[in-house]
Amino acid sequence: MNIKDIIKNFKIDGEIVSIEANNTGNINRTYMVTVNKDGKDKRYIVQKINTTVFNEPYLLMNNIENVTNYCRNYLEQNGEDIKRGTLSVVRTIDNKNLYRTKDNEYYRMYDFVENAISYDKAENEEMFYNVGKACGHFVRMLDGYPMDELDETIPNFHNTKSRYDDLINSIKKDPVGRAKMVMPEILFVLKRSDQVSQIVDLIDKGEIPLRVTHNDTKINNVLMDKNTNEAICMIDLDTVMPGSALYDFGDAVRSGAAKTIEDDPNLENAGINLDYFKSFTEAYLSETKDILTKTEIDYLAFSCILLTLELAIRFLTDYINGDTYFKCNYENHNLDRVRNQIALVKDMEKNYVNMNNIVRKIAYGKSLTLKKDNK
Ligand code: ADP
Ligand code: GN1
Ligand code: MG
Repeated sequence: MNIKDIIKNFKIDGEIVSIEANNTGNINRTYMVTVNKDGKDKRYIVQKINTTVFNEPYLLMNNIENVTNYCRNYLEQNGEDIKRGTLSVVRTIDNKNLYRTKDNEYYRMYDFVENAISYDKAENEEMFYNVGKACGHFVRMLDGYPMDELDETIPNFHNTKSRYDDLINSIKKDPVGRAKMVMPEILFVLKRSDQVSQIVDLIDKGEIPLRVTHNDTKINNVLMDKNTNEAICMIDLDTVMPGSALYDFGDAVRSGAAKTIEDDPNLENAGINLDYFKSFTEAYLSETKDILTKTEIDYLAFSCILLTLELAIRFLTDYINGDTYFKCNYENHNLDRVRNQIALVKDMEKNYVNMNNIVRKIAYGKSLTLKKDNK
């Protein structure tokens, strides 16, 4: 079925005048659609859901509708922008939140958030401050959400220990004979095996709480205003699930405070920008300081290292499996991502004391001198 015929099944008001593909994401297929009515254009986003990754699309869309409705209600009660402060799902003409084709492909539609842009990398401190505000505000908006009603769209998504176990299984199977090509990268991860359980253990022991979290806070999942660069809303809500605030903090810093994009093959560019880290932390804590527990705050810096290591593990596993999960644009794309994330972990490890001091200074008004090793 062609995309135009699919779009006609949604409640859109006007004639379709253009459809453009957007290739930024690694998972879903995204199109921007423009319709015209009485000489006025209106735009929508249509996405084909990747059902290899998300195998319960209806449960996923129920999560998204419920969460965005909850956010809209919060925005309304707090006098904030209900039009752009959260995504708005457009239903099909038979009033469903998804359109299923005869070939069992699933499509959804959102209102296009106008005058907005997403970046793969922060361009200045102020921009990343604004991203921190958006991530913190997301925690705040969903603080009272009934977590039990959320479906877990990808179980163990940020369970770094289970990601590590998946890597070990892939190395053992070595389905396309690539493991021998990545021995230094495998060894790098194995040396850090004692870190992979740390956040899940804290959750299991009840030392940090589960919250409604986004779980994919990379910088291009935050829409920014084209003119002011102020953050408008978090998008890509497929992975909103019960999780730890540490996942969202760590993943946002991994992607946005990095000195370069996550697949830059020139490893000399990789590293953490501490000024960006500081502005993000200031903004994030300005929204969440009264919500987060002390233990959560104390693990914020560590979460950045762990989430970067987790991404290195996931890219490495996918490379060994023959590139079956992440969209790859060239043969060694996943390998470039692995090496880049490893270089970033190394740089974060060097800067761990500084990162921790920055967090403590912002949260408690004082810095502590810490040992150089990780927690
Ligand atoms: P993926 O899961 O593949 O990353 P996203 O939901 O992040 O897909 O969408 C891909 C890109 O499409 C985003 O980075 C953003 O540029 C754009 N986009 C998605 N939803 C909207 C929206 N409602 N309004 C404007 N742009 C959007
Ligand atoms: C994927 O969908 P996108 O491109 O925002 C992935 C994230 C990774 C990210 C790395 C559902 O995110 O977990 O951090 O790629 N999403 C899923 O670029 O696996
Ligand atoms: Mg995305």
